[in-house]
Amino acid sequence: MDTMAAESSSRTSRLTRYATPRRKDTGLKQERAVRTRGQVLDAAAEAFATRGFPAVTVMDVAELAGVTKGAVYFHFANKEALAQAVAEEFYHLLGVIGQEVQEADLSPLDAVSQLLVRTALAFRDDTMVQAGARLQIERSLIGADLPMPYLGYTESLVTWFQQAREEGQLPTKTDPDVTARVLVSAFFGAQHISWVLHDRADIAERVQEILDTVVPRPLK
Ligand code: LUB
Repeated sequence: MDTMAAESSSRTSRLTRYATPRRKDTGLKQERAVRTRGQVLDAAAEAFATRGFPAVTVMDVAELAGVTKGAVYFHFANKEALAQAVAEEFYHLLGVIGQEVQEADLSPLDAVSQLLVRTALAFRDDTMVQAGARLQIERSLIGADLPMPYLGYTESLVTWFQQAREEGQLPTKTDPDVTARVLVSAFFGAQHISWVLHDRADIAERVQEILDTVVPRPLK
């Protein structure tokens, strides 16, 4: 048995192989394709995050991923498609953070606080998130439709502020829409300034002071 066949029989399930009689190694090939796509996506994120969309070429992404240009084009039609996929993954990751905060069963105002702090840490630590945010800043330079930014995030905050008000944890004069908009604007500005001035090292503190300033808390 050659190495390919040995690899194939050990890693490809019987079910997959019998289900696809004409392509004995389809399962393995798919597994490898998924892995390659992930490597290319991570490389694209790294390139876009550090150099920005206009400066990056498909060849740069291929080199960074350690694959051929052909392998990149097998998964993505062009640089625009890479940017779209990175942006989609960015919103997927923001969604995961939102979901985890939702499931933590916090009071609405603590949920807002957790969402902002965790998003800030993702900006600091996660290249995919940094890339997604940078691509959104550069959206007018990208010849493809990226998801509309800020609206979904703002809407989640509105929902939590409404709930906080209904539960008597916010003054009735506090407008949930206004508070959400002010918070998103301040947060977005702070993460950008923290990036430019301090390579995001102070982002957690900057976001905490925004929360303390913008979100009214009952006196304890
Ligand atoms: C989030 C960014 C950056 C929301 O579109 C979006 O939802 C977001 C786009 O650059 O962070 C927080 C401002």
